[in-house]
Amino acid sequence: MGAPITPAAFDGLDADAAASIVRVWAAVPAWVADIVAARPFGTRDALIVYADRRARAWTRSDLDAALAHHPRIGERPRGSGADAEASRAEQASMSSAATTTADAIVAGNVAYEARFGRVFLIRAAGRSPEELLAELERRLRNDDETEVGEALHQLREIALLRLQSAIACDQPHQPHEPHPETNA
Ligand code: 2AL
Repeated sequence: MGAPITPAAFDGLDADAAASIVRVWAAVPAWVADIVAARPFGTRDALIVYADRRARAWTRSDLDAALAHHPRIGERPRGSGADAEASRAEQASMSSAATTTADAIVAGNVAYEARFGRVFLIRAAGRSPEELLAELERRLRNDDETEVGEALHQLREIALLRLQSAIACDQPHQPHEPHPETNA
């Protein structure tokens, strides 16, 4: 993703430009439209709170829509778009995975797709290859409904982390220093 923009700049973008940023966080069309229309947020925190609350309403079909944009764990994201760039950064730990771990993840991905009919999704940022594998193996034992819930939770974590990379922190409040001469 490019350099973060300020909350004020995000609030001021035209709708198409704002939607093309939000879509990278999670390609769930109704959620993207909702966030774009709910501007201005004023602060980054207000945007985070709103995006998180609305993401909690995501359903199984939202998951399927968003998954089209997430490469498998261990698969090099193709292209130079902002979402491929974000995936590459999130999955950076996989570039130093031991061969046995990487092979086990490939096999686990195949088993997951056969079991649940969609790509295994996990917030990869901050997780080692061994942790990614352990989570894949654990979640393979979930029932369908539990697994949809876990995958949606991971989708939300990825979206909020991407939001936080894309939108700069608010300017810290500058305490008012009295003027040395006028004391005002
Ligand atoms: C990804 C991805 O590209 N970034 C991330 O955190 N997780 N993919 C995936 N299948 O879980």
